[in-house]
Amino acid sequence: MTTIDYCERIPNNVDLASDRKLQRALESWQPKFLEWWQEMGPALPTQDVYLRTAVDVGREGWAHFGHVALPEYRWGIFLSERDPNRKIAFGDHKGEDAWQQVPGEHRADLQRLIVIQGDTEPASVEQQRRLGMTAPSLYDLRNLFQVNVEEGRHLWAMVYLLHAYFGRNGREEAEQLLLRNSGSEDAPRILGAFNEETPDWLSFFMFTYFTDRDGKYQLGTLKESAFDPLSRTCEFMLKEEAHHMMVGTTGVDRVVTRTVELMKEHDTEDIASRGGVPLDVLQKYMNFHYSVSLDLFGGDASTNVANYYTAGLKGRWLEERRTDDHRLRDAFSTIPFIEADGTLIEKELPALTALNVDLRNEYIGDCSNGVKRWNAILADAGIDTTFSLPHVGFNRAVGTFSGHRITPDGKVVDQATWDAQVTDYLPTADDKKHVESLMQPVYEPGKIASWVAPPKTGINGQPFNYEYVHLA
Ligand code: BYC
Ligand code: FE
Ligand code: FE
Repeated sequence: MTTIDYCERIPNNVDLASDRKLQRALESWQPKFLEWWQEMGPALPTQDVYLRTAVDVGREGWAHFGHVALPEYRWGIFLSERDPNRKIAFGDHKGEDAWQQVPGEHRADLQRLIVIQGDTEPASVEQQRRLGMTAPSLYDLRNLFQVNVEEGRHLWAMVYLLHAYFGRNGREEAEQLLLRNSGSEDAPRILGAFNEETPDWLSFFMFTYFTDRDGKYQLGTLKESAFDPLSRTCEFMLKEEAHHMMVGTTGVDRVVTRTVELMKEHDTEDIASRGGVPLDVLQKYMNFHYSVSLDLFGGDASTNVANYYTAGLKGRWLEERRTDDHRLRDAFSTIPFIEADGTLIEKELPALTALNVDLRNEYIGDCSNGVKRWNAILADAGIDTTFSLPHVGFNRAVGTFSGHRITPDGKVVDQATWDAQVTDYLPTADDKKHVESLMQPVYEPGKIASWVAPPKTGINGQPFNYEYVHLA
């Protein structure tokens, strides 16, 4: 059953109507979600927004585009189609049938993974709440809202699993997901990056490039899970995630493109006073968002991840394409590490405890593709500066590198040296003030702010000057 029934109060393809108890529980969570959306969702009042809504989970034509009033957006529960023959691909249970229910001994761990995943989704909506006030174009404003409604739907996806498979405990966790808030003193979001601010659109593009990309990789590992409903949920979420990646990748492309234009027009690198973001400020924003996102992969040596893998809860990125035994009991991996005295070394670890680094390496490889794109824009314009990703130990708060000071080019330095140089590495108060000063909203169709180039293509074949959003 793939088709989604929009006559239901909660659109779904999980035959919710046949489980009255579950349906009632979710229907009583729904008004709390809507209240949260009113309070913590997009602050800019709009009449309607040109949005994509999921209508099917099939390979072709899963989405419908049209103008929708945001509060009437139909958040629903969509799982990819079930493969009745699906087998577990890794760990101790490799080769057995995938689980349709939660085994008692893995209940706590699975619930924890689902709660952490669920917590990030509304957090990002909260972080982006005020960005509608300063959108560089209607096209961008529409993309912001598209990302926001889908992150809201990703919360629904995790709440469905909590309600359907984790009993009373799961229902309580679902309530808590609406009560923690990004940046809150008393009840912050669980992971560090989701308590940072996303105060401006350069940060938004960097966030959707670097932090949503952690989402892509984490969802990729949960898609491998032996717990089939989690796997199917994540598979469908990944389809939506592709758009968030596109917003980040092309967003940074467009800022770099505009920076280069302004540099050529004024024959100077100093384009701050000319309505642009200078290259060094772009590099500092990359350094910040990349390093904060690396923290999301957890510890470099983690018994948690070893247990998740062995139990079949969380696999590797593209597990089935790996050519080893998919159990890793006797395997070793070499990972970058730092000794207590500050010496950078390569350390050999059991592959199982190094799995966070395995995933992080996949992520780093993907991030470096972005840097290549942006450097190609510079090279095409004949500019000989290049962007680069900082060292993996730079500005880290989680894992082996936390508590050490490592420069972007990988030198271990003392605190005093760090303090003297940090303004070259991370956005300063002045950099942020400058970026903020550029954030003038442009809401006229076809027009765009000074600091970013227009997109090469519009959404769903519409032109850039299409009325993507009608403001209230
Ligand atoms: N902040 O064994 P360790 C997304 C804790 S983004 C705070 O090293 P583990 C999205 C950890 O909880 C994807 N605490 O790490 C993007 C543990 O605590 P306990 C989100 C942290 O467990 C944009 C202790 O430190 N999904 O979807 O192997 C927009 C030792 O942990 C942090 C997931 O993350 C941190 N950064 O790995 C919207 C998937 N890191 O147990 C959405 C689910 C670690 O000692 N989560 N700790 O109290 C996981 O798979 C894992 O929990 C983690 C951590 C990868 C996060
Ligand atoms: Fe998401
Ligand atoms: Fe996302």
